[in-house]
Amino acid sequence: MTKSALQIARAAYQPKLPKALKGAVKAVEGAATQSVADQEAIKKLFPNTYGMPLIKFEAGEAVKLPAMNVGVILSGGQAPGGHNVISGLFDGIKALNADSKLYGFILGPGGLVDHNYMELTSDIIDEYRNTGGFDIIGSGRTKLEKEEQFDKGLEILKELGIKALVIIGGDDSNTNACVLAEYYAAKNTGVQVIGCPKTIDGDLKNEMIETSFGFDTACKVYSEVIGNIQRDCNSARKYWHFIKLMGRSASHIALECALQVQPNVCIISEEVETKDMSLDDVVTYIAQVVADRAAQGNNFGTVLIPEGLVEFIPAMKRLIAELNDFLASNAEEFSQIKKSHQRDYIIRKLSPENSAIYASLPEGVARQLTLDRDPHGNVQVSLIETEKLLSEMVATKLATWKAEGKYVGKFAAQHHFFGYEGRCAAPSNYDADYCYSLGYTASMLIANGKTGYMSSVRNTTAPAEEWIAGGVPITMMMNMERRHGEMKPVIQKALVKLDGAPFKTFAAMRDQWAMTTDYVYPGPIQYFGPTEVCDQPTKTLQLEQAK
Ligand code: FBP
Repeated sequence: MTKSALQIARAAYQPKLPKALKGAVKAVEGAATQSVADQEAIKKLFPNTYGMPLIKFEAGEAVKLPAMNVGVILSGGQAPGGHNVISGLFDGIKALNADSKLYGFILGPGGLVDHNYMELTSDIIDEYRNTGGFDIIGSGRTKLEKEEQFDKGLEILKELGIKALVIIGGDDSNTNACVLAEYYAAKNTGVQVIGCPKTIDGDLKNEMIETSFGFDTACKVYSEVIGNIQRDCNSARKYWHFIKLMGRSASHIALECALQVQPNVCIISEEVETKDMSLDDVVTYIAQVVADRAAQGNNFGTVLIPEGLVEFIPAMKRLIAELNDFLASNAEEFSQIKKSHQRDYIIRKLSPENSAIYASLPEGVARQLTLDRDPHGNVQVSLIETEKLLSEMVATKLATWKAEGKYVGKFAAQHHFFGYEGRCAAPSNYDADYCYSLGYTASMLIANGKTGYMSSVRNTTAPAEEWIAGGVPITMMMNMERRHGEMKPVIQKALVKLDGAPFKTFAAMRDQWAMTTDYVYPGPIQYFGPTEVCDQPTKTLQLEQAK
């Protein structure tokens, strides 16, 4: 593999570890736990993995452990730092016994079911330390949920003598990891399952999991590029830039980027839903900022849009829900309809309310709403051009106001979508350290015989020395939710809290940012240099932790 100068320098970076993990480690058990809601139902579904105590690692006596074989899976969307989770896990099991082995399952959970794997030797691991991407073994979105899959997986785990499986994934993948842990425990297979919190979306977090890895780096990459756009925007002063940002459901990425770059507008889906705003309300809000800036002679600006927005607009949500059900039960018939007739077909089939909304959408967006769902049944919001939908509707609104005699200035829009650009970036120091610590912690959970736990590293706004490593029972994060018409145990997704410090900080400033051109240009991630430049966590985390 040919390497850039940065990659060569970066390969030598030694990620920081919490003090407690630097030598021999002992596990200290805390109080028994319970799920965040629906305790009785979750307890019944997870008799072997419910109620387990929190675990905290502290310095302990060195013990000689037998060599162990461990498997690892990368699940779902890429997130910066995945390779460091794997290298931390590798170093952790090797520190316990140099003969331990690590196996990677190829292309996600499907690799376990299909028996597609490779041994990750030290030569391979060294190639990938501190690099972005998931390409060391690849990732995939196969859902691990059926007993046949669990049994098929067990065959290869037994064949390779694997004692524990580490699943690196988001809320859905960790939910499935917990179901798998319970299944293997109930069957007395002796195989442990440990989860690691990954997703750039930042929505896998709670009292014990401060943040999911990758969020820090991805937001810094997007903020750098948005900053560059803002500088261009403020130089030419002729465009409005509509920038859609990844985040399938929660708006954490858009909010964090807004805190970093101070745009003129940032829409937060959770607020739109809480205030029961219609699409027209959102459009009117943006158009008003455009008109107000125009009145000051500023025909330019930036608008940040979370990619999940359409699903948070109550009327759109109802439309999408009906579309999901309709397309699921009429997939065959729909696939036979000519592309040019699909829109009319859908308009005829939907209920009158949803049909009217669907008919009012621009052609492209209407088509995007009927594209294939992901394996979890979600609309693939990354394929919906919300940035174009909003800018087209803003243009129409401004034209109406102009016809009514209102001054609206000139409006010319540019569109951007930032998502894939940030998911495989070289991890920031924060993510490099956090991920390595998460992987190392996972090895300690395995060594202590734990299953059904998620690796947890907390207190990460303090220097790494003071970070707290341990494990959280995954059942503790669960509640019951309706999925595809059935009540299922799932990890509760963390949406943006409107009473939380990050949103409140943004809300207090947004009117000022709308009118002034007080852009911040964060610049690229720095890997080498002063700690205040290189090691700062996200503003979201800093605000959340500043109690
Ligand atoms: P995960 O939740 O699996 O981490 O993925 C998040 C994400 O990056 C979203 O932000 C985005 O909507 C989605 O993945 C895109 O998925 P795909 O990579 O399958 O196009």
